[in-house]
Amino acid sequence: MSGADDLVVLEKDLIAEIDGAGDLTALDAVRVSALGKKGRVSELMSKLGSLPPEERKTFGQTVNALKGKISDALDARKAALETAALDERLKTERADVTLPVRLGPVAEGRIHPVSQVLDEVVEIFADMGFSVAEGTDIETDEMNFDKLNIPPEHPARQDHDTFYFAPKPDGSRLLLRTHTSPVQIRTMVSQKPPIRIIAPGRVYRCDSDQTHTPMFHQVEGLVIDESTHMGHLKWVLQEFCKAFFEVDEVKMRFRASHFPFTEPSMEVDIGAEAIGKPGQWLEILGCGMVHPNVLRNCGLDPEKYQGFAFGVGLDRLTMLKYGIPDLRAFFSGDLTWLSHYGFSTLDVPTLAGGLSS
Ligand code: 2NM
Repeated sequence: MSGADDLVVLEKDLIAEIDGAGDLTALDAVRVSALGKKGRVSELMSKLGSLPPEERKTFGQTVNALKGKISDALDARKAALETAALDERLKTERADVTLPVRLGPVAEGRIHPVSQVLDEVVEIFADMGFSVAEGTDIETDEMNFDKLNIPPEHPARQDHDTFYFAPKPDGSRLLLRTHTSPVQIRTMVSQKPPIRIIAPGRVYRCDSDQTHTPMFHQVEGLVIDESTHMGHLKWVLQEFCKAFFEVDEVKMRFRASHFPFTEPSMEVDIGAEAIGKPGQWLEILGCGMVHPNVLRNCGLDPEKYQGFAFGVGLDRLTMLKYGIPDLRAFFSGDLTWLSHYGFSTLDVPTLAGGLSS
């Protein structure tokens, strides 16, 4: 048989093998046996040297053409086998895209009630044009006390109430902030009025009994402008209480009080009708007009600027709104408790959506 006849037979054989390959593994075996390093087509090329010089060129071209044909046939068969395999899967596998999403861990996790209430409060004040300011839990004596017009002999400064760190060689001491007011101070020092911020976060006091935990949560607010007055303060707090307790009317009582950082200072009670207990008063926040000394300490001219501030304890607010009897359960990490009082991750509070509904 001539070299050319060999090639015709080999081509027929290989095409038959390719067409006969029933799956991708079998097809790959054919590819290796034909085009692999020691494959039948590659082997033909090694014959080249033994041919008379005048036949080499034609033979070489013919083998290359065969290589091309076999390669094309392999590709075509591979595509056909893959399509057939996919068709087979599509016949048996079905996805019903109308089924509800499987939530998995998203459905099991719970948002802590205090986190939920914090988000509610932020939503209410954001709607009134406040921005959220944040600071660090570790603060200096200066930011936590001095700038707030709290004198050195004030009881709140005693080791008894404040978690102090060991003094530095220069005598200064860091502490765990006892309120979020240092955030307001830093804002007044660094920003020009008008200022409208709330500062939510953790605060720490050396205090622990039935109704006090050494770490708790606060939201404080601050508004400073050239003509801000107590009418604005009253309106903001009234709107806040109505929105937070999700009622159309709320009774409020402003009682004269005293804080070093405000003058005048007030404590605010709301009528317990808001939580379905008529006839009682509940103390829920403290507030006042920012003391001129505080403004001065922050580089603001009290002849030009004035404003109000307030502070709310979130933990108590959470207990009142969601009827949670025991404060200490908040920090116990009890999953049974959390699955009862916690919120779904999908219950993101929005005013448009009716806050808690
Ligand atoms: C309260 C009550 C009254 C208050 C004051 C300030 C600042 F920094 F502007 F002086 N921040 N927060 C304040 C005033 C806090 O909490 C019961």
